[in-house]
Amino acid sequence: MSSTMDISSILQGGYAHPLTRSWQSQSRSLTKEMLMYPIFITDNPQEESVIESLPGQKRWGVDRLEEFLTPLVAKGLASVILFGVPFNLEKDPVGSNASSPTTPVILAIKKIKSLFPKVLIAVDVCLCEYTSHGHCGVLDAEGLIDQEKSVKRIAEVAVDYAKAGAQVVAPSDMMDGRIRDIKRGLMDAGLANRCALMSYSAKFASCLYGPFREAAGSAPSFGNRKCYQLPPNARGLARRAIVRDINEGADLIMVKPSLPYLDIISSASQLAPDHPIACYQVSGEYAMVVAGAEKGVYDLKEMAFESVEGFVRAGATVILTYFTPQFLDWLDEGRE
Ligand code: PB1
Repeated sequence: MSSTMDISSILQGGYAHPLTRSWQSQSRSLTKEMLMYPIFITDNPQEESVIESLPGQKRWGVDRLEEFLTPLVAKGLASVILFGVPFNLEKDPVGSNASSPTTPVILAIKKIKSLFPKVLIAVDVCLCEYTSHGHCGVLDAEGLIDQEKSVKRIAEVAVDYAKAGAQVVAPSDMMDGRIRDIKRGLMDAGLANRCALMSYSAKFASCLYGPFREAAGSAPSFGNRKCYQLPPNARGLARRAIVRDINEGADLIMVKPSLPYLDIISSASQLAPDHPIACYQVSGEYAMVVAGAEKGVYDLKEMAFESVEGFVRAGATVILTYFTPQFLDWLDEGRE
């Protein structure tokens, strides 16, 4: 029986087989090398503590990193991004202990570099975990951001992390002009040719950071971060921040959070076609996906892939996700 349908109506033959389905993604497919695993480092060397708000994630002391990371490196872990969670270090108005020689992330950089020389070490650069007020910058007498002092301090911390051996510094503070000063600081230290600068360029004042703040003890002691993180409705500001950071020397451009901001990821890939585009599936997104699976709304693996493949389709080539350990297994298992 000859079909009466128009030839142009027939699509299903093109994706009837798992392999032809895999060919349908015009953008690149998720690989292990695209995954960057956010990990929490405390100043208790023997620490291994569950983070209630982030299922499956823990805080780790430097002396426990070998047992924690060895199996993941064996499965193909390519990069980590370190967040310091100082329990014992004194917190002060300028975050002095963000870059003291014994601050957890500096000790962790050296430890990981010696244990796993092939793993790329990125470090988040911010003051909120180290300041007595819990804000991401230095405040003035009125309790507002002192932009000049904040940028100077953030640049100092970034260069100290690079000196300790970080191969990527990633300022999440959102202070205006910090990319320029960090890049100049890296140049002055002779490190600009070996340490990449990944800017959290389009980082929004999202409600999705709660689990992280609980994990890191980094919530602001008063007020909020709406005067330095972008308003969630701000597409134009995000585009301007991306262009600004490209011009100030960023080597990678990040959008954060991810799922509610796929349009911004797409904008970033169009505004910065010659830069790797990173996106951060933040703590609240991760917890949301896990919670939905626990409620039986969907299969966890399928939803994790569907979310991250959306980021990749939007243009992301580096994915910061707490699902990294599972993806290292899931990518080996393959999919239908
Ligand atoms: O997973 C997450 O929620 C990431 C939170 C993020 C870390 N870069 C920041 C968000 C926030 O608390 O405002 C921390 C800011 N330095």
